[in-house]
Formats: sequence, C-alpha cells, structure tokens
Amino acid sequence: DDRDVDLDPRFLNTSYECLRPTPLKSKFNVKLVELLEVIERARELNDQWRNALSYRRAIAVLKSYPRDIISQKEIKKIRGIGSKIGYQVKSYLRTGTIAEAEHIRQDKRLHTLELFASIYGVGPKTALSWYRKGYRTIEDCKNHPNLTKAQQLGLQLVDDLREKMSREDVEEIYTIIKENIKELDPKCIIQPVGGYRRGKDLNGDLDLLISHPDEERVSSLLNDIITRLTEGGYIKHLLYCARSESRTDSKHGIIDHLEKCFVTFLQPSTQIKRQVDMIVATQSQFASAMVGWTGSRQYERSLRRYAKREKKMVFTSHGLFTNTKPRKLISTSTEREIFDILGVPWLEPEMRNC
Ligand code: DGT
Ligand code: MG
Repeated sequence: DDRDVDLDPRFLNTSYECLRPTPLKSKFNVKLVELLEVIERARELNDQWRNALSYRRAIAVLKSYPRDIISQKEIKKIRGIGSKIGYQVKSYLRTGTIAEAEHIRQDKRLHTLELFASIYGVGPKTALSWYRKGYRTIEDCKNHPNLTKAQQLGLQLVDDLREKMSREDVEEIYTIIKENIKELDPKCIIQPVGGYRRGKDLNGDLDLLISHPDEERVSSLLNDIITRLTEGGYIKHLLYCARSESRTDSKHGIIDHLEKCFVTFLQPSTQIKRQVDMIVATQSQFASAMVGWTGSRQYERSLRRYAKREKKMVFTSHGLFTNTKPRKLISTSTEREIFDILGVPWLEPEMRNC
C-alpha cells in the first residue's frame, strides 16, 4: 500500500516529543505500539540503550499520531521512525504482527532477565551478568556472594515491590502521608507527581513532591516526616536517601540537587510494602521539580534536549538556568511559566506520556 497522506507538520519537522501531546493510551496504532514496546524492553534488557531509545522515540510518535498508520509512504515521511524500525512497521502493515516481537514473548532468557531486573537495586547490566553466571531463579540471586545493600533489600522485598499499585492503592497511601505531614506542619505543600499524576492505572511507586514556604524549614522537613511515619508504623525501610547536593545518574542523564528519600511504606488495607519516593524542594525550586518529576522519562529527555539545543537554556528538576558560565537561575514560580519561557506548548500531565 503506498497511499500518500498529508502529514501534520508536527510529525514532519520535529523529533521533540515535548512539542506534541502524547496520551497514555491512544485510540490509534494500539497493537503496533504494544509490539514495538516488547522489542524496546528486550533491547533494554540486553543493555542496548541507544537502540532501545530509537524504539522509544518511534513508539512516542505512534502514540501521539492522530490516526492509524496505513501506508509505507507515510512511515517514510514521519520524523523519528528510521529505516530499521520502518521495516518492522512495514511487515506489521503486511502481516498484522512483528515476528521478532512474537519470538521475544516466548524467550525464556528474556523472561529471566525481566525477573532479575525487577529486583530493586538490579538493573539490566547486573541482570545480564547474573544470567551469564548461570543464575535462573530469585533463590540463585540470593546466593550471590557480594550483593550490595540495595540488592539485599531488593531481594528481601521482591514479592512486595513487584506488585503494581492501582490508583486506589496510591490514593490510600497518599491520604495517610498527607494527613501525617499536615499534622506535623499545616503549612507544608504536598503534590503527587510521577506516573500517578500522568493518569497511569498501574504504578510502580508513588512519587511525592513536598515543599514549605519557609526555606529554613525545608532542610529539616524530610527527616521529621520520615521519623513520624516510621514511628507510626508505616515506613519499614529506607531504600535510598540523598542530601540536597549534586548527583548525576549517567544512564538517564539525570542531574538533580533535590533532597530525597525512597522508602517502603506498609499499605494498611493490603499489608503490602510499597515504594514511596519523597522529594523535597524549596518554593523557588518547586515549579521545576513539578515538571521534572512528573515525567515521563522520555518527555523529560526531550524537554532537556529542546531547552539546550533550541533555547540555550538548561532545564533541571531544581531549576531553569541560562546555558552560560556561570549558569544563571531563571526564576519561575509555576509550571506554566516554565513552559512559556521555554516556548513549548502547555501539555496537561496526562498528555506527557511519551
Ligand atoms: P512508575 O514506574 O510507575 O513509577 O512510573 P513513573 O513514570 O512514575 O516513573 P518513576 O517513578 O521512575 O519516575 C517519575 C518521574 O520522575 C520520571 O518520569 C522521571 C523523574 N525521575 C525519576 N528518578 C529521578 C531522579 O533521580 N532525578 C530526577 N530529576 N528525576 C527523576
Ligand atoms: Mg513513579
């Protein structure tokens, strides 16, 4: 089929996901996106990050695309779908499926890698190295000689943390935390971010952004919250804590100076321990932290790339800066203001699901 179609310029000229709305679930290209997501995940598990990213970008285009893809000509025109993935899409248009994705779904090795990578503290690299050592079960992993502290915790909590949370689960936990924080200090500001804010039905964790109008109070806030929730019997473990100094995550290119603590929280109704990520920001950091922690990861990537390349600015979760030496903070007080300064269209969180 080589029918031609008129393309919306947003799909012809730009590969920036932050310039177009991407819903959580599109009405269009549903099965195609599912198949490409299977391949994307396989690339991640095989530690092929660049290739996985190509799939992510093609998937993002297809999710935001306003109709079903019908022809090869159309695929060739769309920015963000290269020739290799274009070939997969072509075979999908012909056969209704993608053979490689079907194979991956049956692949026992990938199922094992997925199991290992689902352990807190274990990423694709470690999962691969354990597989190569011959490990095939969680029990095998538990016997690994030099587990990090995070991996020991991850293995201990694997059954709990693998369970996804419904929106009701998230709301139950959010309500408890909010009430406790308000009793601690009624002036605190608490805002759920992450996938929950983007409207996801199934959530791996709850991401909570916390602030206070008094900058002095902000530095001691997280400690007080954790103490209170621990004494209340809710917080069971500290998975990860960072003071408010610089930290770089080379894999995701995330640079973040915010203070944060990732904990396990015992959900009363299910008695399942859930991961809650608490992030603290001052009032002046709050708007950037909202944008930076709402995601999706791909949305954040594209926003940072757009800011740098097109606007000569640096966007981080702790602020928007000029791309000069030294950097100068551009003061912002709302999400909309950040979008306006960057010159990107306002997107509701539900439309940042690329
Ligand atoms: P999930 O897996 O259901 O929790 O899905 P998300 O989308 O909530 O993903 P999550 O919780 O890993 O991260 C939420 C958003 O926060 C994500 O889109 C990017 C951002 N984020 C995650 N980790 C970091 C970090 O260490 N620093 C910064 N600046 N942002 C982060
Ligand atoms: Mg999350």
